[in-house]
Amino acid sequence: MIVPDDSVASAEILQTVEDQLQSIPFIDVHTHLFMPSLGRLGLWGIDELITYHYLEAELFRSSTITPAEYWKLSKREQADAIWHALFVDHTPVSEATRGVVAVLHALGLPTAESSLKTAREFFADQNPDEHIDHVFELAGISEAVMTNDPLDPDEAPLWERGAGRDPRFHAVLRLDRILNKWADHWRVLVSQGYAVDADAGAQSIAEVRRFLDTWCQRMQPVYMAVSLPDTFAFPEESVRARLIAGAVLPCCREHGIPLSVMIGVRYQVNPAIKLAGDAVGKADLHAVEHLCVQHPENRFLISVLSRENQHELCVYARKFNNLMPFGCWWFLNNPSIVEEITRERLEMLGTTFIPQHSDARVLEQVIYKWRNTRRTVAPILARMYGLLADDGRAPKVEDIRRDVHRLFRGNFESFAGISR
Ligand code: RAT
Ligand code: ZN
Repeated sequence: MIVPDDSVASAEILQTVEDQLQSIPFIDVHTHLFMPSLGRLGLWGIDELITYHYLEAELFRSSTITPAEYWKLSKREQADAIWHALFVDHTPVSEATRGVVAVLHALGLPTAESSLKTAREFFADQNPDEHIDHVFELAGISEAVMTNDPLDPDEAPLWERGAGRDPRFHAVLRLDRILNKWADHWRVLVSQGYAVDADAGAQSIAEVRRFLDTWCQRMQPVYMAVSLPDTFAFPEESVRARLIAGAVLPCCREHGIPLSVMIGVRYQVNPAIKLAGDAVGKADLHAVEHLCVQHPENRFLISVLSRENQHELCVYARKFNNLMPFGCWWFLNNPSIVEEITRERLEMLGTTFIPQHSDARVLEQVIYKWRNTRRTVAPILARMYGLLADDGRAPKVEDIRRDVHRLFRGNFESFAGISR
């Protein structure tokens, strides 16, 4: 086959893809990280890394410690227990444990010591603000999108006092407490001067909209977001569905922002292990169809937690251009599953999706999560360009650059309406 001069030769495709993945800074579209002005909400450092709930779940499989015993320990003692069980007594081959190894290695720290002493000393020496820059650089990201809960008693007052903005972080108005736990939270809205009640009738809906408007003005979120159970249905006769249709969606339209819908959690199947106690269930994606078809003026960022729902999500994305699939969320964020989902999405959607987000809860996790994404995605993209070349169109460097930019930045910027 004749390759035009500016096309990439087959043998060079993988390297070109890897170079582009390295040189384009990504936007991390969903994390649980916080900008510095939100103070202690932002988790970082070795003890937080080791006590990540993904690792807590693994601790109870590899140690005889009970949850009740574990929760009584200090954070430092918890980290020591996990380090010993998962990194000293066992080989850290799971995705979450290997991630810690990758972070330590990237920061120049030992990965196989019997204690966390050296790592603790290193983190104690860091200047938090400069450390964020260093970590983002190692992760190859320019911005991280936060998860900001206006009903979190620790977070809300900081925003009300005018938390200083940081160009490295975007805000997201998270709605879980309002939409999933109305019964526990409507009184908080009352205490803030909103005329709502337990039944969430027409007046309450209008008042929630006013509440969301106020918080949109305060936070300037790039989207609103909610995580939902596998049983999520829409429309339906429920407080949640009324609030979505009557308050959330109109407010998103008015502010020109998407709603991010993360579906498929089976909350607290094992409450004894707290944050690690959620599981997954296959959802009925008719709810997605109804959201997209009944609300064509709204845009939906959608992630589904069950592997079994992934193909259907791609089909719906082919039907509705107000649907943007994003990420391989939580239990899906393992190389074997990321590979399957990403290939499926490329085959069905071209480059019109957002392949991944980190979901980092602890700052340094972005280092390993994005390293893993680049490593998994590079051969997938290279194979796709190889097939294209075989079929008669060898890619140019500029094509590859444009595609990587779209997938890991541009699609989010244009869908969220933050293109510069
Ligand atoms: O991945 C996680 O850490 C989960 O616990 C959830 O936070 C999930 O990502 C969510 O945003 O609800
Ligand atoms: Zn999350």
